[in-house]
Amino acid sequence: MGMITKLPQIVAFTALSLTISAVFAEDKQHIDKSEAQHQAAPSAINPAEVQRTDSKKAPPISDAEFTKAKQIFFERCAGCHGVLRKGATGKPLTTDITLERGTEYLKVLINFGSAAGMPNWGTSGELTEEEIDLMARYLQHEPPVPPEYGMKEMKASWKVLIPPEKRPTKQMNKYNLENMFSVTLRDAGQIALIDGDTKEIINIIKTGYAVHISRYSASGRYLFVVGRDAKLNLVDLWMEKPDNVAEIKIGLEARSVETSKYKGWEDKYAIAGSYWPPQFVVMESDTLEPLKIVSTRGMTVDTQEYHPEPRVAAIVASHQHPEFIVNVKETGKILMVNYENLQDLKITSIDAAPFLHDGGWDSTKRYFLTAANKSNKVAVVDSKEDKLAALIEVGNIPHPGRGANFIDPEFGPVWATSDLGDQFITVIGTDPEGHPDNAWKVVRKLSGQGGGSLFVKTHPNSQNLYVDTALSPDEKHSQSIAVFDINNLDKGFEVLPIAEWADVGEGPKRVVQPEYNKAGDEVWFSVWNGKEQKSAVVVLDDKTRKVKKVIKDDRLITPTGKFNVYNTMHDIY
Ligand code: DHE
Repeated sequence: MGMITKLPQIVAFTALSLTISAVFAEDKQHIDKSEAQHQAAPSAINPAEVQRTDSKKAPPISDAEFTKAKQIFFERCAGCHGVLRKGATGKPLTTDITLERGTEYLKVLINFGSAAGMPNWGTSGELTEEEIDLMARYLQHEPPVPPEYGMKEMKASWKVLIPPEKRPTKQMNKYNLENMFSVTLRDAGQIALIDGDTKEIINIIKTGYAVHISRYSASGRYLFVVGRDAKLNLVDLWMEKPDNVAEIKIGLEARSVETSKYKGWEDKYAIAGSYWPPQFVVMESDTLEPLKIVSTRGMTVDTQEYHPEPRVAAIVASHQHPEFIVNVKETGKILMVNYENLQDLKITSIDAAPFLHDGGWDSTKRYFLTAANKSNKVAVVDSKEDKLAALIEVGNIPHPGRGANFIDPEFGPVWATSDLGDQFITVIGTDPEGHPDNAWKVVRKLSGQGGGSLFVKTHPNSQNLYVDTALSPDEKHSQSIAVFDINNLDKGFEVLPIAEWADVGEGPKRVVQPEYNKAGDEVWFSVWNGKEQKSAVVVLDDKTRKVKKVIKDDRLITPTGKFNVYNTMHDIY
């Protein structure tokens, strides 16, 4: 079944050979494009809510054309360039730039794309000649601004379906809740709750549009699910059949949610961050009542210029203080939001680097390591001292998910991330006490299957390190997983053809996001197919690396993220 691939696995980080860069250079352009397409998922903002703004100097555009262009922009461009076009993964497209470039230049760029990762919208056949001409003119008009979304709108959307006093006072079902998984059914706007012991689907629950992540309350009783449309659902796992008990829409577009975990504050507050408007909101954990909204607009850490749209990326709950740690993408700031007193709110703002995305804890849960993806850096926050511990140069577009912690036989406790933009897995020393010479240094670079990686994963009870390549342009890579033996990293990786094992028929079948069960002896992978095609979740025996179960069900539409209750609530990864 699995075949061992012989590659020069370990490349000392000081000696990344030019040969390797050259071999992968050709692939890089494809990878940059798949990365851009990954970012360019449709915005959840309804273009009809965004009013037209005119620029006299721009080429004429009719109302009907403006409406169409607005739609195309939100569906294809806003993810990378930002709603206000100030730039993020994609270059800024503000009118000072677009008016200077002019229609013809913009048409060529949109048609052919660029080596920097702009997709070739014309030559790929995705946009017609007329649409390209339209977009080139549209971009020279001021960007239309979506509406703000404050307490009034949040309260109007807020529904407590079952109030806390009417909920169970003890667990009413027989499930082993700690080994339950919430599985994102991306294009269905649902999650599947799957029993980790029996692998049976417990319930399919309706959530927001293109649902993104799940997190659990500190006690593990409540599940929080956020959709790209900023709808947040609260599920009570104690019910006979776990289901929604409250919901709220916290903005127009969002990606992150977390709950308070500090001793004495368990299950007290929830927090959700939005892409639009750029802000976060702290809520009561058991009802989702919105309590405090904080804008993230402000100055960037590098040029110290005002950014009108700094989106909220990953949020984690501190174990050292009653604080939430909030990544602000475009300004490159990490906010330590102290929730002890929401009236006189204290926020420590730590300068890191743009564009902050995802990240996770080291094994001691003192240090938060997070990717500043377009700066090719990992920022390390010391959550005990509330300060930046290090800013580490890593590979091209690091994308750790929450990362992977393990004991490196040579370098001691480490945390690893893979990259979207190259084939490397960067291993960073995380033990300033026991291994001070290695702390916050890149101790190894492993060479994986290729670029396009989204997630790495291991577990304290496992000796395996799994690396997906879900966004690789090469199907051989996107449909399989590389697995390293942590005790023998020099040996290279084994390739596990997970999609083939799932046997789901036609389709892209991207293998994405490894996730362990509670015991750490099974690892689950999504085989993410098209909406109309068959998908699956493949469960491996972690020791033997052999299939234990393929979970197939017509209701498993586009499964992506999987969140085991115990591992997620205890930040074990
Ligand atoms: Fe994600 C985490 C944003 C596309 C699957 N994703 C995150 C987080 C952010 C984010 C900010 C961290 C949340 C946290 O920890 O609080 N994701 C974005 C995007 O902006 C982006 C690039 C484009 C978009 O328009 O949404 C994007 N993400 C995707 C996908 O296409 C993925 C692969 C499939 C899907 O379900 O949409 C995807 N993102 C995930 C998953 C996590 C995630 C599975 C959680 C990983 C974990 O282990 O914690």
